[in-house]
Amino acid sequence: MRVPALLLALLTAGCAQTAGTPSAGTTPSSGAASNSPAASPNTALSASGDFAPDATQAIVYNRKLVPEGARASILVESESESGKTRSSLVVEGFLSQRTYGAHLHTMPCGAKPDDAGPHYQHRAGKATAKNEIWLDFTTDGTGAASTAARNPWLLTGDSLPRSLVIHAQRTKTAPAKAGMAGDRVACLTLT
Ligand SMILES: [Cu+2]
Repeated sequence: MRVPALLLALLTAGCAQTAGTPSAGTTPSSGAASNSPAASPNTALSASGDFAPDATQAIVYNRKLVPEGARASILVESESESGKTRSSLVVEGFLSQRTYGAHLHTMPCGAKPDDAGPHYQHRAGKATAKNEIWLDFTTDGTGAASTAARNPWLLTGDSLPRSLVIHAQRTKTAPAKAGMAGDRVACLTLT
């Protein structure tokens, strides 16, 4: 259970930067927006899972790049007070010292890599780290990594990201290839 502990540490660090954010007590396993107090319009999505052979929430498409034992935890929080969305990702058990691309996508994970649909975008159009949620990570010598993204807009209830897709390569930013990151190697459905 090292990943949740790591994630909690990460989240605690994140909360320290935002005085008064009532997000303590949110845990990766406790589900979706219902974590938020009824009075708060904040939105939270999370997921935590092992990329095991029989998993349905965490699906692997390339076992060479996502070995058995790999796992990931993600938390995405929109804070109406700041108008920002913060996303944190912690992984372990991946190949060591390797960069993977990672983005939030529009559909839940499925048996086929493309089931997760295109990238989630704030406004339809540009494939940029500002308009989408990118969480590329580079693993350490043990195959672990943590990363975070901050976007200057809020998630809206009628259009939420549904999955985290992990790709084989770092996300490209050159105009003709912006947002591309190679094959989809794993997917984690958000709740
Ligand atoms: Cu992607």
